[in-house]
This record gives sequence, C-alpha cells and structure tokens, in this order.
Amino acid sequence: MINKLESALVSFKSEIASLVKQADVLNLKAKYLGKQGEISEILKSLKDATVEEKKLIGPKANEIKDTILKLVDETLANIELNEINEKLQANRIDISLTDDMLEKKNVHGGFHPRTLIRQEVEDIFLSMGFEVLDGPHIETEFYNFEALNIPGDHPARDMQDTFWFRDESSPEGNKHLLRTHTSTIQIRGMMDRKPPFKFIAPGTVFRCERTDASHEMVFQQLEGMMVGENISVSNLIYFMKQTLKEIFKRDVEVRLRPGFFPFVEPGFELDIRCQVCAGKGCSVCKQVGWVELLPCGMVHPNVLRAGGVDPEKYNGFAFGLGLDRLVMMKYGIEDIRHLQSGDLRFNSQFKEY
Ligand code: FA5
Repeated sequence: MINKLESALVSFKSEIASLVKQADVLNLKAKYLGKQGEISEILKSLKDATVEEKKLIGPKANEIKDTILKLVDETLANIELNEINEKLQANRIDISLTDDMLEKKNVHGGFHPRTLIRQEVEDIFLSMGFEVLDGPHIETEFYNFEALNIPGDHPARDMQDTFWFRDESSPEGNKHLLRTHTSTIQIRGMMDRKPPFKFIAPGTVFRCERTDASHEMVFQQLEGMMVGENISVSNLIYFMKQTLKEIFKRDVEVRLRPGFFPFVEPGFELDIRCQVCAGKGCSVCKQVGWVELLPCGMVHPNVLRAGGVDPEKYNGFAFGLGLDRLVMMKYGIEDIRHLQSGDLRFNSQFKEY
C-alpha cells in the first residue's frame, strides 16, 4: 500500500507541474484527495491491514496528503502571482513618457464622464438663472439631519447609513460626519440669501453601504432648490423634465410616484426608464426597468424655518439628482463601479481635452 501511495504522489507531482489554471489545480486536488480520490481509494483497504501495518501506513498516508496539500497551495499561489504579473505587465504605465512623446503618439487626456455631465447640468441650470453652490464634505449632524427635519430618533436616519467621526466631546447636533447627501446645501444656501433665489449644488456624498451595479459608497449628487412666492409642483416638474430633455437631447420616459423624505411635503420619486437595458430588466435597474434618479418635493415649512425663510410668505421645491446614475443612463454604463475604477480603458472612451 505504501508503494501505491508513493506512486500516486509521483503521478500527482507530474500532473500538477503542467497546470496553469486555478480551477484545474482544484480539480486535481479532488482527483487525489476527494472522497472518491485516488489516495482515499487506496486507504479504503487500510481496514484489512494488521495493527503493525497500520502504524506504518498511517503516518506515511498523512505525510503524502500534507505534501499534496502543500503543493496545491504553492501552485495556487504561483498561478495567482503570475496572473497579477501578467495584469501589471498588460496595464504598465510608462512613467518615463514626456508630454511631447505623448503628443507624437497622439495620446491625449480626457474628461471623466462625471465631469462632462456635471458641466452640462451646471450649464443648463445656469441658463435658467440658477446659482452653483459648493459645500463641505465633513458636516455636522445639524446640517445633514436636524435642520432637514430629521431628528435623532427619526426612522429616516436609517435610510442613509452614515460615516460618523469619533468626536464624543461635541454637544448633541454638532457631531461630525461625512455628508450623506447634498441636501446639507439647502440649509447653508438658505441661510446666506434672501428669497427669491434658486441654486444647485453638485458634489460628493458618502454612505456606508454595500456596493452593487447601481450603488457606490462614494458617489455624486446634485442638489437643487428654488424658493420664492407661489412656487408649485408644476414648476418643479417643468424644471426636472426640461433638464433631462436637454441632457438626453430627446424625450426620455420618466415616471413620478410618491416618495417620503422628511424635508419635503409632498415628496416624489422621479424614475427614469433604464437606458442600459431599454427597460427590459438588468442588474442596474434590478430587473424592474426603472432607475431611481431624482427624488424631489416641496420644501417642508420646518426646513424653510431652519434656513431662516418665513414659510408663511415663501415656499419652494428641492430635488436631489443622482448624478452618477445620470451618467450611467446617458452613456449606457452597466456598472457604477467603473466610474471610480481609475481604469484608463474606461476613462479614455469619453471626450478628449
Ligand atoms: C436623498 O439623498 C435626498 N437628499 C434627495 C432629495 C433632495 C429628496 C431634495 C427630496 C428633496 P436618496 O437617498 O434617494 O435621496 O438619493 C438621491 C439619489 O441619489 C437617488 O435617487 C439615486 O439616484 C442616488 N443614489 C442614492 N444612493 C446611491 C448610491 N449608493 N450610489 C449611487 N447613487 C445613489
């Protein structure tokens, strides 16, 4: 039996030496060590051996199994290393390239699709008389939640998994966090101006959530707000539809449905027909054919008050466009994670400088 075990080891060694795929190595491991594997088959006759034989064969069998396992691990690690090296070689960046060498090779930088869409949306709103505002990424819970009518115990806080800073000494309402939405600019914008006014605020937001084809942890939104006298839901819908029409250069199918956000009343969800699958169903739209793009609504009186605006005299609308989702819809990008992959093959498909 020892001879059989040793010759199994020899043939295992010669077979594994030629393998270059991890799946083949795992299959080979099963061929020798699996339940019906060669080593297991040989050891089945161990039950008929004498005690003395068992004392010899047992340790030898363990030694051979250990050798096989070690070889499997080493081979898998080598294959992985080779794969990494191949990828590095294929994506090698030549840091010795100078500007004029790139010029000669006709290689140019380009705009990231996010930048293209952001500029386009900014231009559309600027042409409609909106200002463009900016705001901090690190916020207090006052601007991110409380002033937006989301108190500490409000269930809506669970809708936005938050990255908190550890500043235990801060009084309640002043704890720091990475902003979970651009709605923080609603308050900052209102505090700094007198109605009537209208502004947009594009920027990065952060959420502690699992990523998938349409969800990132760090993504872009674009907040919008218009405050004045007698502003109506039809003004809101007009601006939303106009924006999408100008971005897509054609009518795109949208649907408006009720949506709940504590900072607007009434609130709506504006969904767009998935442009990746033309509404047939894919991983971006989670097989439903629609993508949540543009939640919006009429600003809640408590929010106007928190921003120093008299809700008896003024009203307004606000919206929070998912800018990355808009980029996906415009260019038919099937996974949001491409956007910050840093992969030049992806980035270079868009407009050159
Ligand atoms: C908000 O963030 C609200 N502040 C929007 C709002 C503003 C409503 C003003 C009313 C008035 P929501 O969590 O649904 O809402 O996010 C807004 C949009 O951001 C979504 O419709 C979607 O397009 C995009 N979005 C949300 N989560 C992610 C994510 N993890 N990755 C990429 N895009 C996301």
